[in-house]
Amino acid sequence: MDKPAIPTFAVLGHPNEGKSSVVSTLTEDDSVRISPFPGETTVCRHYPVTIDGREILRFVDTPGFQQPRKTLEWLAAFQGPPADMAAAFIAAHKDNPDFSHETELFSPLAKGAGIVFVVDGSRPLRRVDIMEMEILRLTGLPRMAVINTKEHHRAEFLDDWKHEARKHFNTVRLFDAHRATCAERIDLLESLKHIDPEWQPMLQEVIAAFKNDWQGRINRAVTVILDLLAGAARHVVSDTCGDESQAPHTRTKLETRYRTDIQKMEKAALQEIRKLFKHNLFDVELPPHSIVNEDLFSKKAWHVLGLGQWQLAAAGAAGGGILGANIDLALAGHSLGAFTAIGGLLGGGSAIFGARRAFNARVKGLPLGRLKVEVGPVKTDQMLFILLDRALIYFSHVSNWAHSRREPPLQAPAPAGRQGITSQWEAANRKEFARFFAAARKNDWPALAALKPVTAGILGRTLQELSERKIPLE
Ligand SMILES: Nc1nc2c(ncn2[C@@H]2O[C@H](COP(=O)(O)OP(=O)(O)O)[C@@H](O)[C@H]2O)c(=O)[nH]1
Ligand SMILES: [Mg+2]
Repeated sequence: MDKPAIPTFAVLGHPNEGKSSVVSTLTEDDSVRISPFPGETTVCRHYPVTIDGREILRFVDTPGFQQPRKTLEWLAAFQGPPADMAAAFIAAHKDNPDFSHETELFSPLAKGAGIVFVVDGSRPLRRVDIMEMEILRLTGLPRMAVINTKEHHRAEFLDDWKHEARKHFNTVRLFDAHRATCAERIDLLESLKHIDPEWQPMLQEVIAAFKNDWQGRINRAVTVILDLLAGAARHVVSDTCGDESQAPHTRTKLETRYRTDIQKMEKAALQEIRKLFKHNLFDVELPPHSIVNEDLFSKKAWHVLGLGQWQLAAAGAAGGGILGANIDLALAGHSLGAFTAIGGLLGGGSAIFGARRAFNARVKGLPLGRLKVEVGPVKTDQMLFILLDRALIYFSHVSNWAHSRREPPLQAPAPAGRQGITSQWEAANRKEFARFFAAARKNDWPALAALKPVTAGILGRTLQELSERKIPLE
């Protein structure tokens, strides 16, 4: 029997134990069908793991056993060379519909695949499980048992499983298919290395490629976030109007456009981060109470995220009275009393917290008496730190979200107090970002280029830490 050119593992087990979930999580493929109804898989399906378009590892999802007792009897009585056992079993049963699942699940084994046996560690061990483990032991193929712990397992069941599985498998691992982090996935792959010495060098390469790929995603996420921040910092919208009386209306329109633009920029950046982590089909939903679900310009987002006044001041934020009425009106020979009146009117009761007072509004005279109204760039760092915090929370969620997990997170009470990460950073880090924001606001490209490595370093370390958290931020 020749081994496949690419390390290949058949994922076997009783229906509904979590085989498809393990495959989905390990291959980061959210198109793998996961179902609460047992027996949906009747034919093998191949799930390649590709990095940079190259297939480096392959899992085969299989149907569960149908006839474990009879299969075990047949295998126990088999007299030929062990390497031929799987092929001989298929040849002997291929026309018998009662064994259609077994002939199907033996086919990757006949072609030299290793075995990953998945059991549901949250239920008690039964006789039929022992039979299935014995079947796999008799094949003599390299094999590992994965005890899918699910979230609510019972310790006494797990002990029974571990004890029994050790008798039949070279390696036994606990793995929570729906909650595994990247580090736990890599751990499982490390274990696969030990079940078959022949694949050890190739799996070593696979693991190195995985780690490298993960680092690449973090680096790309850093760029996406920095680009979002720089883009938002320098953003300006403008329009013209006929005369002074129309200026307040134009300005209000522009402020709405400004906010919509920033919201769109944020959304695009978050979607890009989601794609980096290969969540293609299912929108990773954050818990309902997550601050990222709140409107970017809501009072709540501004209250819960971002920095306190003193932190902003210490970071050297532009504009002294950060949330004060410091609308900067660069007048070009026009009196703009109307502006002040409108500003005062909306300022107090506006639901759009902070926002109105947070960016510059300018009016310039144009030839023929027309006026140019300009809104932006943002005057305070608050909005930018809020964008940064929201991106960090979102990143923490998608980088930790197992691909087999399709249901939204449970409703939980909203955590109290400030949830932002940047407010817990060292002041020196915030200062670097404040410098970066100031450079972006002024379109000072040389300063931006000089600050990028520092801010990218801070952000990269933060993302690394977040991606290693078992429980994501909300
Ligand atoms: N909560 C939880 N449910 C799981 C886990 N693994 C599988 N399930 C659920 O168990 C059922 C069967 O899972 P699936 O992966 O399709 O099992 P398969 O039939 O062995 O391929 C589905 O409803 C899954 O959502 C897990 O780790 N945690
Ligand atoms: Mg399945």
